Amino acid sequence: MADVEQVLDQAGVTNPHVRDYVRYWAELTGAARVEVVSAADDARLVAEALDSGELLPAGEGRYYSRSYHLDTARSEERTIVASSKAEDRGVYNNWRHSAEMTPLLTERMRGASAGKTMYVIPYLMAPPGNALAAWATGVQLTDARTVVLHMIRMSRVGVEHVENLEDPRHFVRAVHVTGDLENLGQGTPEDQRYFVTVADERTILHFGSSYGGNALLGKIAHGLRQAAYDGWTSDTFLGEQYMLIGIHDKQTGTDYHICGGFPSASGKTNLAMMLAPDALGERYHVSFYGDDIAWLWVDEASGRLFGMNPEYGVFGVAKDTNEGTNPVALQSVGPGTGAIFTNVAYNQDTQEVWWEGRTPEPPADTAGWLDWKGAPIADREPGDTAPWAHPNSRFTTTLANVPNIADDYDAAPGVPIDAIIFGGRTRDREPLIRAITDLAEGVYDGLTLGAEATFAAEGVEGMLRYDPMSNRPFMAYGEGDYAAHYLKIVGAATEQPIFAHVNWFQRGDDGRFLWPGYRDNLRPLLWLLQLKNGEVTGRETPVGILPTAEELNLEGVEISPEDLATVLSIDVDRWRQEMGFRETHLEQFDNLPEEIWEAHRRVAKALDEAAD
Ligand code: GTP
Ligand code: SPV
Ligand code: MN
Repeated sequence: MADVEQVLDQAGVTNPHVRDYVRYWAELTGAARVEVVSAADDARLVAEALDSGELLPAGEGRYYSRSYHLDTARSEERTIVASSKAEDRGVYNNWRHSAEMTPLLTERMRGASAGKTMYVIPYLMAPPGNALAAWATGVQLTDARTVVLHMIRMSRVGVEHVENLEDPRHFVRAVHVTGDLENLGQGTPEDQRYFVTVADERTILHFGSSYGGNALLGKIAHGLRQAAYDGWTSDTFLGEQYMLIGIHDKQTGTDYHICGGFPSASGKTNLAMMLAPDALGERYHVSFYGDDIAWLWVDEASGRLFGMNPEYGVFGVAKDTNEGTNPVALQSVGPGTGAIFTNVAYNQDTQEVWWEGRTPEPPADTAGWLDWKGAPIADREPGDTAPWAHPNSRFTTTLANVPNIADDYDAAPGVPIDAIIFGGRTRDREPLIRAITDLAEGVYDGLTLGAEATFAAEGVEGMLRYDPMSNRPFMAYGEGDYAAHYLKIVGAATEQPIFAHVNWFQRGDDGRFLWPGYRDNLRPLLWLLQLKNGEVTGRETPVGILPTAEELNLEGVEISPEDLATVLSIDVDRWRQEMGFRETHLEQFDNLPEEIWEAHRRVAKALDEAAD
């Protein structure tokens, strides 16, 4: 066993609580060595990973990795929020008692890092100096070097983040042990994996994966589940799966900020990286703050709702990313960015990478190409249409590489929030945008958000499921309590944000998308801000205010009048059917505030009246 004390001394870790924590888990997991890392270690760790074959070169200053073939997405059914209070049980948080889970995880982890290095990653999930920084401090332990490389890109990493804390005990303890991936029975009744957040102890115990949200514990486990729980119990903030963007109007000199939640793999990264369409680029500039997580609180000085992105990087879906859909993403993983691609296709001769939708057709010359599992494409049977890249393959890059990153993305204050949007991936019913000016109706809308299942979570594609606030996989406590907390935090702001529901995914009978999407998504958002400013009035419907075709700036958009009419209209019958589903969905939740039920009944009544 390594001399832990000496390693911690050398790294300058003086916080006695961090030292105790590291010592305890180093002994328990049986790690052969302990190493404390900071962002400055990146180049050395990359070189080591290239030497060991964990990373392969993917062009200048870019890397490629493959995860184990049964370890390619978050596993929601193996993910648990534990605590010592049965009242914390919700419908979606898979609550279990910590007295059951902590010993179980401890036994899984005992001796499981034997022979490996245990990396100690002190991190901060906030811009330094932010009002919520005390909730953002953590120390991840991991026995996987590629996880360290991802954490350095996705969070602020360095010993300074856990030294001189106001309360030296106040940091999240986030333990990641990979386990023997080839013998964990992933997806079988004998599944050995467990991904547990012991929320009231601020301790995260993840065993049995080295991929994404299962293994990078700052991101989803701390940034969403733990943050949501902390925000509730401290009565101070919300931790949400939201993107966050700035829109600058060069004509009036005004800056707006919009955040919003779409379920996993439903377009947050693409929206956050959106460039203004050519026809609007002279007037508007869109800047990137974050693409997956926002923490929201009421700013003491101004009384306004503020938001910030706790992350330091982007872990984005590769599929369909190309020069047309998301040129910003391609630039942010360009040469010299240090980007890491995982589970895309890789050419071992040329070191190129490819994924479905990168180009319309896969490379014609298959020489050197390996699919995401490492099998040569050239050896495939004719007619084998299996994708070259895994549908949940991703790229990892730091925020500073995003060309339209906001100037103040790393600044302590955060930004005032003008609008909160929710977006499902729904092929019918939901119009392009409907604005909601009432807080309770906004929260009600978020709670009834639905999406077709995607590959980011293991599920069946095409099936619609409700995903409250796009937080279903990240719910940390009861949904009724969550709704009440949301109403309280946002309701306390002096200026209320406007809400909206957006949908870029409505399809025609032939399956094609009716709305061009991507960059053109700025247009409905501009309309929303105009509505908030009183510059347009829209058209009242039972489910919110819709833009008229004239109000929407459509300069340069290719859309037929018929398709436009469809995405700007409400199918009342279809909506009335939906209201029944919603009622069943909401009835599951204990303690749902009466304001939410009132909002539901108001919308249902308006729909009934519209049908008469
Ligand atoms: P997570 O990282 O899993 O939380 O996902 P995300 O919400 O950031 O999703 P992302 O932006 O990566 O988009 C997922 C998929 O939706 C990609 O394949 C995109 O190409 C596609 N997509 C995004 N925006 C649009 C759009 O406006 N229209 C259409 N048709 N597809 C879109
Ligand atoms: C998501 O699934 O919503 C993600 C990817 O953002 S992961 O970090 O794997 O959760
Ligand atoms: Mn996400």
